[in-house]
Amino acid sequence: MIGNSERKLALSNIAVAYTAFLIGTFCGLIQVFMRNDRLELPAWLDYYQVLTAHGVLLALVYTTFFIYGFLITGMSKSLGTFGPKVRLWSWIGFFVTLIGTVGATIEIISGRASVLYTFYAPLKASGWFYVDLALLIIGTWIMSFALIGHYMQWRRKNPGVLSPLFAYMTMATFALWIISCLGVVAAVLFQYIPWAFGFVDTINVELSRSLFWYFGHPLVYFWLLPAYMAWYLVIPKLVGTKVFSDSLARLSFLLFILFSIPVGFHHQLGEPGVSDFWKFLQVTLTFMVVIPTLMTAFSLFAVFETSGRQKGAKGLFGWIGKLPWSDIRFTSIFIAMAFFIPGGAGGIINASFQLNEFIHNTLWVVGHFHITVGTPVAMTFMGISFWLIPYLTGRTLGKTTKKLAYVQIASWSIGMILMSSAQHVLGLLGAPRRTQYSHYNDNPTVLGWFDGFFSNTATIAIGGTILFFSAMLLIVIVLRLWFVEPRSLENDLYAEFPIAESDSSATPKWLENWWIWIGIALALIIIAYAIPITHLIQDAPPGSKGFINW
Ligand code: HEM
Ligand SMILES: [Cu+2]
Repeated sequence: MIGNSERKLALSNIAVAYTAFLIGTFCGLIQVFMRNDRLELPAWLDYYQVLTAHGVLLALVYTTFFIYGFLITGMSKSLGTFGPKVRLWSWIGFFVTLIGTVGATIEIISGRASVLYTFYAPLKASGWFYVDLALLIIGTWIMSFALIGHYMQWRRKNPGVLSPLFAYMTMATFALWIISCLGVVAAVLFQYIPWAFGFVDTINVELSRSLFWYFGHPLVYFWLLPAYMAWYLVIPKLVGTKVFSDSLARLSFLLFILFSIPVGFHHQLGEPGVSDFWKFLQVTLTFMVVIPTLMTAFSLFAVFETSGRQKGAKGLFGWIGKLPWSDIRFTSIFIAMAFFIPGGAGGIINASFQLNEFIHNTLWVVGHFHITVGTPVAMTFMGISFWLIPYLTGRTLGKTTKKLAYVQIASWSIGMILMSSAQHVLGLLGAPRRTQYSHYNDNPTVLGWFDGFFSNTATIAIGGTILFFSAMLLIVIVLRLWFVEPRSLENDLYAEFPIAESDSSATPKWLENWWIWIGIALALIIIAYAIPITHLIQDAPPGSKGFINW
């Protein structure tokens, strides 16, 4: 069992995560009914307020707090109990993040910050909203540095030894997070805050968007890497084998750092102010991420097949039947991975220079991120919750809860297939995202988009309702694991932290020389960004004043 303070800290993070999940998914339910013209909000609440809360609470808050809950537990488990300094600073970081989160949520709910989770200028929220965002990020930095300190202490005590894979992957995740946040912190501190408080009149819009996306793309890898940690480390344990290759796992994480930061322009392909050359360069770097992604897929299938064959599977696909389908910890994550196949394919379309023109700002994009962050990441976190919460509360995953968990995972999958397919199809037909009105005053061409089975807002609403049901079921499961289930017994499978063995005897030591890798990452960032950002500053048009259009 891990230290008591870490246990409480991890549980506090998870509690905030699921509170955000509860409110955020309720906002999702409101959205699907409004877009289906079945719901009108009271005067004090509007669609964009709800949508901002949905994006912020799910994509930023749920993910971030869950990730810290998971990583804090794993770091304590794999490197030992935290010392007093690490403990103190990780609590301080938690509270700073929490203050930022609560503050930002209050600004959104009170209608002073309906700027959506990307907070694009020249939409202008209250100055405190940006202060809260800065606190949120700085709080995560404090928690990260506390854990980095814990890691450095371990390395000092174990000179010349490679760190355990969990700790290594955590450090890679933090390297990516800290480097990528630099962009958004710069934009918030030097552009948004002075502008929103009225110290300056105008803002350089294109620069603020570029700094946002410098952060916004690696943000998705900040969500994905902890999910991949479960795929690389937890899954092999659950299927009864070892990590396929320790060096391949480490190398793939390094490549994710290199190829996920210098690529933000692929979100800005339609924007003036950045020349084609730089967009093209960053699109090329974007596609390099295929390499570590396929490395990951390869190791996973290798693990599945090895374990199946060890259990006596025959033929090309016989191993599929030998996977532990009756273990919800495995099945949930397996389904999450399966969603990532169409999710990743859609991502290739989005990042393509020409195809992006076609789907940009349509409902297709909404369909896309619900089958990337909304399912592969979120469902992996659900799957982790099924054992992490029992591990932390000392309870067990009982029979009834296990059944509920199967229903929860199944309903999330069905709801997501309905909602996301309809969003993809409607997006291809031309339906825009981020709008309360779907039907353009009943324009006949537009109405034609909406009369298919999948191209229908009703399908989205039905899918969204099933998803909301599933989300509430998950809250029930979390509460049961926290307060209701019986105490776990000795050697209880569902109350352990499953980490597979990883043989690092042949792993080259230079994979853990962070200076080399952070150096290469910074070099790539400078190549991809230094000149275009300089242009955006030197050749800036007159800035924009703020707009509050809600
Ligand atoms: C009950 C489950 C959910 C439902 C019903 C739902 C529904 C929706 C809908 C309809 C939109 C599009 C609104 C528009 O463009 O006008 C949307 C946007 C979004 N959703 Fe969800 N969603 C759910 C869960 C999630 C989860 C779990 C995540 C992430 C972890 C997520 C992240 C997002 C993000 C980032 C946006 C974009 C917000 C923006 O455009 O500013 N959603 N959701
Ligand atoms: Cu991206």
